[in-house]
Amino acid sequence: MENLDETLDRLERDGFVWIENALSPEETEQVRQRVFYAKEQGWQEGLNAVGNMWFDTLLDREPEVFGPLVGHPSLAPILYAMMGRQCQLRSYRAHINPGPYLQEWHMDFYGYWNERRDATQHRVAVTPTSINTTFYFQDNRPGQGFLRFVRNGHLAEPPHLYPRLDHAAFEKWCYEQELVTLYPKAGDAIVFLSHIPHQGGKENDEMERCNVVCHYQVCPMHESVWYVSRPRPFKGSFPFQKPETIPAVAYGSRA
Ligand SMILES: O=C(O)CCC(=O)C(=O)O
Ligand SMILES: [Fe+2]
Repeated sequence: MENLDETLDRLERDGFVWIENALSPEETEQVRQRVFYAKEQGWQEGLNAVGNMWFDTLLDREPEVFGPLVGHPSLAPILYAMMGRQCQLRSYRAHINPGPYLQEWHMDFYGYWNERRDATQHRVAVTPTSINTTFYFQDNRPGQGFLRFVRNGHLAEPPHLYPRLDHAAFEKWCYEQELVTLYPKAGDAIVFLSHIPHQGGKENDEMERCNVVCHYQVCPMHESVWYVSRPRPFKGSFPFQKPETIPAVAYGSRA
């Protein structure tokens, strides 16, 4: 059994860790059903060109269903060990992939390297960092669906981002790198550094596929920082601010 420090070492080394059965089957089924209920209600913000339908309001609409994923006990030791009490929920976004889906290669925190560069120009500025916890609600398998990363894509600034994103060149660069493909199953979570390039996709257009993404940040970021989603209100966004919410340290992520 891996201990917490070893999990954190892997998160820093690989840029991601895969937590199996982060949610119980009951939690998985309940959240899955409510994500599809949201689609029935027409609560989506839109359906983008790569086949991703997104929902930004579910935490506010149904906090009793969606709230437990924030600082969920299965991930809280990792989040707390990485970020401590400054750990803040930045944004909360659910997705459904209703048809063909191949996501563009992207980083959720596109601006990471810009902000890091900028921080070196100031005496006390810190580089903001951000972590994704993405929960899956169906079994991704070869031939069905996947999530893939650029191996070590978090360790150095990818080309073609700065001073202006050349997305076609960035995607071409990503495809040329060594890739790591994961097949998270229903109830699993992938915890990753939000600035690692990644791409979700379906190989079977008929596959039911959805996910919920909680983004965390260590300190509030200015409004124009380059990030895929808008920040939530500050108040109430710190899952570990009260002593009783701080997780016990002992933790093993896998048998
Ligand atoms: O698995 C997917 O569809 C991609 C998820 C994603 O982009 C994310 O979690 O940030
Ligand atoms: Fe993403």
